[in-house]
This record gives sequence, structure tokens and C-alpha cells, in this order.
Amino acid sequence: MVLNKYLLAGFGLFLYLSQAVAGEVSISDAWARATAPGQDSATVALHITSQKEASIIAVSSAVAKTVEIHSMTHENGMMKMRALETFPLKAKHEVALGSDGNHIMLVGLKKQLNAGDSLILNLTLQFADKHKETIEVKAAVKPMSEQHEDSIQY
Ligand SMILES: [Cu+2]
Repeated sequence: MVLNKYLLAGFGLFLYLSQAVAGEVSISDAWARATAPGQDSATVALHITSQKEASIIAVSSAVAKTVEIHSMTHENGMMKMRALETFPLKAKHEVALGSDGNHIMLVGLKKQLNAGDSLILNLTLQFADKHKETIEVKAAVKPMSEQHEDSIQY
């Protein structure tokens, strides 16, 4: 009897935890810019908020060989991009990747991204207690702008 009660309590706790996990991270406004024929990389912008301190430890997508998180810095008047191993998220702090210099970059695009398409990104987060969660995000492809990014150096 004691054992049964214990199991029941454990099951209840498990349900509670799964629900908490589901609501831990919210992602919105995910989008990518359409690409020109032959272009082999593209950036993805999105807003992400984690209720708990976490790190984005991996990003992948079926449309690219690799997906990296880049930081941009100005060096001698040039924009330089650097791939980050992990991207830290503060608790309850919204991060706008793609508009604050940091961005997600699809590298080695396997197909052209056309306006009106969408693509799926898988973001893997690790929390302070080491548990990991992979979140599927759908990003809309928006039309190309007139702006060129010729000044960006890899
Ligand atoms: Cu980049």
C-alpha cells in the first residue's frame, strides 16, 4: 500500500513536470529571407524566451547542411560573423535573434528558399539541470529585400 501511494505520487509529479517543460520556452516570429539561385546560406530570425536560464546548444534543419548561431561584431569598419558554440538565454528575457546582431544562419543550403515557402528548424536547448529539449520551429520565407550584405565577411 505504501508503495502504491508512492508510485501514484511519483506519477502525479511526472505529469506536473511535463507540463512545466512544455511551457518553458516560447518562440515566435520565425522567418527567413528568400534566397537567390546559387546562394548557399541564409539567415533566420526569431524571438525566443525561456522561462528558465538555458543555452541553445544545437540547431538543425533539413534544408541546410549545418545551422550555426552567429554573432556579428564591427571590426575596422567591417561586419564580422563568428559562429558560437552555444547561445545563452537568461530566464524570462526575450531575445530577438536576427535583429540584435546575433542570428541563426543556414549554411550549405540544399535548396533555394522561395518567398511563401516555409522551413523547419530544430532548436535544442539545455537547461541548468542538464535536461535537454528540442523544439521544432516553422519559419516563413519572406521576399528578398533590396539590401545587400556585401560588407559581411566570413
Ligand atoms: Cu551569419
